[in-house]
Amino acid sequence: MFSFAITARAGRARTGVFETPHGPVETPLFMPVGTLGSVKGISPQELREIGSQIVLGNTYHLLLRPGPERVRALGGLHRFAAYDGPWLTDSGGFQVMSLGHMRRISEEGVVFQSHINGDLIELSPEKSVAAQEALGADIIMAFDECPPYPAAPEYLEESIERTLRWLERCLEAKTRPDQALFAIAQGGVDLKLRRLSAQATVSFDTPGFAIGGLAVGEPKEAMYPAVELSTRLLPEGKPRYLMGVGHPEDLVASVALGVDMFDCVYPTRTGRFGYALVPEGRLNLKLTRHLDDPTPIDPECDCYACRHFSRAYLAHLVRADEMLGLRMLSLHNLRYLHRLMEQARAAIREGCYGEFAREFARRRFGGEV
Ligand code: PRF
Ligand code: ZN
Repeated sequence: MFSFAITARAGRARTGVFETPHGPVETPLFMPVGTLGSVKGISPQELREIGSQIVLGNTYHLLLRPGPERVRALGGLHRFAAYDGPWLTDSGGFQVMSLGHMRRISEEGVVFQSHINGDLIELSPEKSVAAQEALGADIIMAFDECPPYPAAPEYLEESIERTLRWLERCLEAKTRPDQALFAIAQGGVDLKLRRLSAQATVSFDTPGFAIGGLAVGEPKEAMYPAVELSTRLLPEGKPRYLMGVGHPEDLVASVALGVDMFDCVYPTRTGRFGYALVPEGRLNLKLTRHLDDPTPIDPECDCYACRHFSRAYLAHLVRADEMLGLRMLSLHNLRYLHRLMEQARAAIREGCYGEFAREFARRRFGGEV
């Protein structure tokens, strides 16, 4: 039910098809984040139009509201949120750390205070899997611990061991055969611990593997060696998912290292802050100089915003805090990342990923917008 077929390679980059119960997805791909069951401001129809293939939901948020059992009763995320393509849910471990007021972490799990109403809530491997089974995503994630950066090696080691024991409990608790559980390797940017975690994690032979614990504030020079080592240790024949990474240059570089999947709030969040992603970098639509510019954000872009609106109009909307402006920038930014991955897949098929990456870097870093 969850086969992964690699169809072409260029160096360590690969392109392939991952089958899910709600249809196939082509890798490498970027997943929009639909934290509460919606990609902020973007309808399922629009997601289809811009080439989204799989949407990510968060167990942490959906556990607080509307509650997994309510979602189950309403047909699971596919029906409840009216997006019948593939879904992936994150397990909650990371969001508890970054959003909740963590109260206690123990062998059993975590106790945290809801950021909505202050309620004390427990989350464990068993509870996370039960919630993810109720939500009904095609891919569910192991309940892990993502330590902050920087973390002491002793703490990292302890958390790696705990994450491995939690993985075992997740697999034990899992009952639905129509969901793929992806294991998550941790280890921060310590290469020795990264190796230890990846090697122990792959022994579980799950249908896919995630690289967790990165993009948490460490310098890029530290992240890349960790990604490089991880992709060497994770099996060739399974999808590799680099969690929480979504800057265009990180996608292009990580695909070259053999990463297949990404997610990040970056394109939608930076859009809501008034920024548009373009091949040269990022346009700040709040700047007055855009107010008289009749050209689109990106003449090469085929999104609705670029086909219909000028920079001048969008800059006006952003300045006035109009919903349409923030929505259109999110839509454009998602389309930009989806197109970047479409181009990456084509370049891998044509055996010229290196040239694609060089051309990307030339435009991105060659000059300022
Ligand atoms: N674990 C989980 N989700 C995540 C991460 C992680 O380490 C990250 C790290 N960047 C993002 N999302 N479960
Ligand atoms: Zn566009």
